[in-house]
Amino acid sequence: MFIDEARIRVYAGGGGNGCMAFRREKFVPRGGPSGGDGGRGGDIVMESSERHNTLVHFRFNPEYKAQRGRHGEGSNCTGKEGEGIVLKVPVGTIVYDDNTGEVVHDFSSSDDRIVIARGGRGGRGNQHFATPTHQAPREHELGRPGEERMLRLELKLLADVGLVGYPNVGKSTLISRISAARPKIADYAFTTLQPNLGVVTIGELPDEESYVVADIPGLIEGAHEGHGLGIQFLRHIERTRLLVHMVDVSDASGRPDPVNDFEVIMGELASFGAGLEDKPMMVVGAKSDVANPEKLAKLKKYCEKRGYPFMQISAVTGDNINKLKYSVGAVVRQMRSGSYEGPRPLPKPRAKELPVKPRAKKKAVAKKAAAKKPANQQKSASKRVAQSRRSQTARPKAGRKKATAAKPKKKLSLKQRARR
Ligand SMILES: Nc1nc2c(ncn2[C@@H]2O[C@H](COP(=O)(O)OP(=O)(O)OP(=O)(O)O)[C@@H](O)[C@H]2O)c(=O)[nH]1
Ligand SMILES: [Mg+2]
Repeated sequence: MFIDEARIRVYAGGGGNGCMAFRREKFVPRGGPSGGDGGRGGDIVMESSERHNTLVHFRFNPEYKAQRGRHGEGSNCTGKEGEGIVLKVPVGTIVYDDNTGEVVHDFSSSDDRIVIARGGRGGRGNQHFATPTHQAPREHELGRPGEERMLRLELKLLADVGLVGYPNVGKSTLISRISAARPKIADYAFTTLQPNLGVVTIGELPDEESYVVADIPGLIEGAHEGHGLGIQFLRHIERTRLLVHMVDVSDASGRPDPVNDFEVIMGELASFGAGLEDKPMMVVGAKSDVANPEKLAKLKKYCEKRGYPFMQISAVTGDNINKLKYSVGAVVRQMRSGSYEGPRPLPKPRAKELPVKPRAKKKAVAKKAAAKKPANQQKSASKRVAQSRRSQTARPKAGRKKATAAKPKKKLSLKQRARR
């Protein structure tokens, strides 16, 4: 079972109480205070481990209590410290404080160790309260309680490449072709219910390289509103370096337009809000063995226009699978070394940047202003328009120069020019 979220309550051990005792011994009159201190309570420690890959063990044991410190004893004996607990979490776990929502720690590498809840300090025994004027103190302290926290653990898979797309496009088939992962593959939507990881190896020893690919459940239109399996699985590809967007170019999908499929998925990625739509992306036209040539050509053209690298593959016949494996590997290598300069998606043109006819706009504004002004001021408004027109002819813009350049030039007198 793949469990990627768990809530746990941790109680660090309380400190032991300080002791109140007096030394009583033959031939030692007024032995003085001899109460020992209480022991410290045990801490709760969290440690990341490569050997764990789910949070399932937390789901079924949601409470952890460390041992409390023993109380201090007579003859100045300090109590024993409480034993702590070490909780092992998989690499990629993020720990949140469930009450405040703030991140307590992000376990992004293995053998990372932090104290998640501190044990309480032991109380001081009465030996500490003796002074020259107060030689038989009966004061002693109680142990401090240990920290108690409610935590939420979230596991984000650490993969280099994420596979996204509609259900049934062949994501699981592809990961099973390029890695040793064996996810369930079937001819119906939502076969994959939990993310799968696959390690892809390229090259030969000693130059062998590998990267991790994550196959997540398919997305559909409205996934951000909870349609299908929702978009919560997208957090597993939040940290990937590259997305491979698979689009079915065969007629098996039952959807007419592959470009629309692509845009729907991009919309869902954008609605997740982690900038997934701006990640470097490779588009794959899947099921090329049974492709509809029109769909394939349309998607290819769209990708070329928008600057996405495109490749058509067939996971069944193996067409282009090796090429895809190596080109993804090359991008991952460049990204790991920080030298990636490949194509990134082009931003969409914004409405503001669309060309506007400046002159037509000016004219309309002037007309509007003239219509609004009272009759006695209208004359001056129209005068102003005429003036502006004159000044435009006197200082022609670069664009207009071109248009007039074609016409034969006539020499005009100053008077004529002013009238125009
Ligand atoms: N003809 C052909 N069929 C393919 C190809 N790749 C996958 N299929 C078939 O498409 C169907 C769906 O494949 P899956 O790998 O389960 O698809 P998926 O994207 O993982 O689907 P979900 O897990 O539901 O999101 C299976 O019946 C595969 O045999 C391909 O390249 N060519
Ligand atoms: Mg699948």
